[in-house]
Amino acid sequence: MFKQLFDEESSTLTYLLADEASHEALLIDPVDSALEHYLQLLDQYGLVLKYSLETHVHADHITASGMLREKTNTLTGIGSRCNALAADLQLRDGDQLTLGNTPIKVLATPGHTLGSVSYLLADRVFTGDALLINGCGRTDFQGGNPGTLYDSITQQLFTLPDETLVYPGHDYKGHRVSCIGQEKAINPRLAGKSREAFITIMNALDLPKPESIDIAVPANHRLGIEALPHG
Ligand SMILES: N[C@@H](CCC(=O)N[C@@H](CS)C(=O)NCC(=O)O)C(=O)O
Ligand SMILES: [Fe+2]
Repeated sequence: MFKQLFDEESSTLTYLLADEASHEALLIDPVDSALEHYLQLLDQYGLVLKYSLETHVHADHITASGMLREKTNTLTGIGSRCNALAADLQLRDGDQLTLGNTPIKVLATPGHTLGSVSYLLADRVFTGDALLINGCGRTDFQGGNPGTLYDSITQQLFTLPDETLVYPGHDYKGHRVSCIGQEKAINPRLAGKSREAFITIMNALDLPKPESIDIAVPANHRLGIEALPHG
């Protein structure tokens, strides 16, 4: 089972996957405001949430992972270099999880943020904001680095088979799915672009900072759960 969900407010794409035989489910990049919807879907399909995974510490919305753990006992996971110590699984490049009998491979894809990871599952890769459809995540905060992002995209993601489906963490233009071959061929930031050219493009973007960054980043280091009051 596979569902792609879209949060209108932050243009975030969330993914619900489930193995029908074992009833194990996985969420990638859940958004706090959709918590009840996720719980309702899990209930409706009789699923047990095994993992709630983050592709990175988000700057533009608050994750539902912490609240999902409180409600379902799910394991939360995030790239170890995100330094979000609240997560149960501190994931590294090459780590493998399973959903039923299907392996999920963790790919370190830093550059949008230092700790960004992608998840490879069967014929598809969940790229977070490393690789977007026809674009890529910005590289100007949270340890982002354009050269590092270029290396992650060209050496990790673009070495996957061309037919691998690309499911990003955001889309601002109505795109929903792509594949590695398409991004190699027509992504305007990458197709035919050298590392130097990519760095020049990224350094010239001059984007306003996300409206929620000062609230979202510290909250997401705690998986969206308020810090416990002292005493
Ligand atoms: N206007 C949005 C900006 C969101 C934003 O900057 N998104 C990041 C991902 S966290 C990005 O990389 N955007 C790429 C782009 O806008 O092309 C907000 O305030 O939240
Ligand atoms: Fe992001």
